[in-house]
Amino acid sequence: MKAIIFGVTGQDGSYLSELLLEKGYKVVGVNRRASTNNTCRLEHLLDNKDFSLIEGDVTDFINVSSIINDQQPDEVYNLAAQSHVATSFNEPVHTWRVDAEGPLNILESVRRYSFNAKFYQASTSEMFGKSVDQDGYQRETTQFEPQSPYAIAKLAAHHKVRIYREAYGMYACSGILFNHESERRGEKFVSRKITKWVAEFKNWLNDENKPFDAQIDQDNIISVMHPDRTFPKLRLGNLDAARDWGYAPDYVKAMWVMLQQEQAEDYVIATGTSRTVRDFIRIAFDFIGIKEWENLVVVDPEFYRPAEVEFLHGDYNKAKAEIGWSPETSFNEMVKRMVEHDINNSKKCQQNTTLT
Ligand code: NAP
Ligand code: G4F
Repeated sequence: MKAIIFGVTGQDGSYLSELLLEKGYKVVGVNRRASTNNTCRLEHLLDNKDFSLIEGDVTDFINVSSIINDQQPDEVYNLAAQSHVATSFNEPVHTWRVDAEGPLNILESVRRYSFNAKFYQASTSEMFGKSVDQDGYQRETTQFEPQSPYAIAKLAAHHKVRIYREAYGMYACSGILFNHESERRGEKFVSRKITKWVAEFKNWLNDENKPFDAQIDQDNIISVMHPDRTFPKLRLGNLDAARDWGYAPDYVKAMWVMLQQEQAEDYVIATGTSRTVRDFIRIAFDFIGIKEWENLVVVDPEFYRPAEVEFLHGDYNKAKAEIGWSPETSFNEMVKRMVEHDINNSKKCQQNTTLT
């Protein structure tokens, strides 16, 4: 079996590559040319004879269609996206090109040049936006009410997948995945921003060889014993937003299972539990033994969004019943793994050195 993964260099692309290689696939990853190394999540796979990379960009139809035509894959996974919701407000046109036109370029290429290939699209819980069913869950039948340029582009792609399935009979499906995080999560997403800060703070306290008895001054700086030894506070936006957070390696299994069915269908993939950003912070600090974290965090309007999705809470019962998928890793275990990883690997594989 041969699979093409668009978006192979991202969090999910790296885990999905590992999963497919374990299953004996040949994996062809499509990555964008970059002036700096963007394959740090894939370093451990680059010598695998069944894994290869091709340069490509989903916004370029000629490029995408040549790849599909040349490779004749059995399965195509589209994980490529401008995936940062806040960024989509500043870069709406770019986000549209990558997240809406990109999937169309792939779908049309598959239809023309490799019709029997099965196609997976990375849809998102962001498409629900403000909409929640009366019982407090979002599921496959919940109305979509997108709240960002990102969500609108993803919703356009979601409908295109359905139309290619219904109009042309292609095996094309979308996983409506709720937030999923990991040690490989991009550093601008709130989960990793928190775990990196907590880890770096812990390492800084250790370097200072002091227990946590820091002085916290009004300039939003924490200093331990000496005013020259300072550490900036963690600056975040909306702490009350609630997300249904799962663990990325569990979620890529769902992508694969969705392509192994008789008929293509869309599925919600979630944990069924919703927690606030505040909960995430509390649990991350708990792992380094800090209970009183409020004074270490600054709520900064810079990190608020022009429009927010306040509440996400997924019902994954259809996936459980029809394709046998359930989440395996608990929220606390996931946060623990992320914090521990960031304590032990603070200098490795940094996609972004600033905490934005
Ligand atoms: P990610 O880490 O941001 O990875 C996105 C990938 O897309 C990267 O490999 C990126 O390449 C690539 N990409 C961006 N623009 C591209 C272009 N023009 N052409 C080709 N590749 C391009 O995202 P993720 O967390 O792995 O998520 C994977 C997918 O699932 C995304 O589509 C995301 O929107 C969606 N999703 C994610 C979640 C979540 O919670 N993680 C939930 C629901 C849906 P570079 O490395 O070069 O930037
Ligand atoms: O971690 P986030 O940036 O993820 P968000 O916006 O939920 O999007 C992620 O999940 C979607 C699935 O639901 C994916 F489709 C999407 O690609 C991405 O992976 O923000 C989570 C929450 C938001 O409510 C945000 O306002 O955290 C809040 N937040 C508070 N302070 C912050 C910050 N978010 C970020 N990125 N940075 C902050 O400082």
